[in-house]
Amino acid sequence: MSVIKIDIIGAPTAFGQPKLGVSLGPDAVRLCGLKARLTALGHEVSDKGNVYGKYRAEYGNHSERNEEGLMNFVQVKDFSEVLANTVEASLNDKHFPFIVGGDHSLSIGSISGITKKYSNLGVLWIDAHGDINNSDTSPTGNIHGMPLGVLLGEGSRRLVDIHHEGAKLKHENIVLIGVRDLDTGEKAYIKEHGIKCYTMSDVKRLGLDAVITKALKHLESCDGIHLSLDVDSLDPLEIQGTGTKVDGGIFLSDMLSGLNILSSTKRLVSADLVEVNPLIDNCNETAEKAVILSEYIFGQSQI
Ligand code: 4U7
Ligand code: MN
Ligand code: MN
Ligand code: MN
Repeated sequence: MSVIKIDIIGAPTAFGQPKLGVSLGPDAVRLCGLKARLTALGHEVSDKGNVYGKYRAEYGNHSERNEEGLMNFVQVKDFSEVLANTVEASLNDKHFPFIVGGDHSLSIGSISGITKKYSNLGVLWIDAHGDINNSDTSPTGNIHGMPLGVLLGEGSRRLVDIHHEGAKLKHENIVLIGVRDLDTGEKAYIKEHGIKCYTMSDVKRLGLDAVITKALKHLESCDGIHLSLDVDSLDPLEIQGTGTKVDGGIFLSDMLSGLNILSSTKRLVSADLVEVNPLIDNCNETAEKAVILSEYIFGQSQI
């Protein structure tokens, strides 16, 4: 097995959504031994600590809506800029940035940093949701439902132009997996742009292993692959500690098998693991499962 120089980057933001507790996700995951357990796999792991912008989520969410209908716009933009710089620095050191959240709005920052170096980045978005809303289509104004929309250059210019100007991703370089709760505007957008999307019924019909294999083939011409893993992609029977649960998800054992296929290709250059909320969890079980997922992202296998 090859040694990966992993930078754990805690991204304790909660401003992309309304529930308290998701900013405690990175530390909840650390308490389950993330660094030691990835080190035990033979990797060189450095914990870079938590990234903070000017605003601290632990003082409560502001829930201010700006004139474009975006909740906590100022806080999300500020956090994204800081995270993008940290992620870019990690790649410049030739390390693997592993961003642990925090709500999914953090992917605006992480992917903005990564695409400075990988201009033809492929993204595997494993999530119950599409996260492809923008300021015009979002039914809630919550930015954790918009990261892909923003990264594709849609909606508010002030969000789109974070870190470097314009769209960061190409429509053909994204694959959605595990989707089972799309808003009307998201469905229309995915159709209009022909975005590759494996819904939960596709996953059930084909199996996650086959879906991941097809997704990797779809991203064949990309210069690197980023995994964005929302724990709400997993079935709520197994994952309680996350803010937007949707029934009928992926089971952990299937996810581990799929991650095993993904990691064995050695094409991953970065990853986000998001939406762990220990305040709505059962004895930190979700964080423990997040560490197991992490072990498989970095090449743990049965033998
Ligand atoms: B998550 C939602 F309307 N689509 O945009 C929205 F249903 O990062 C939910 O995947 C988004 O957890 C969920 O607010 C964002 C809603
Ligand atoms: Mn998400
Ligand atoms: Mn989700
Ligand atoms: Mn969620």
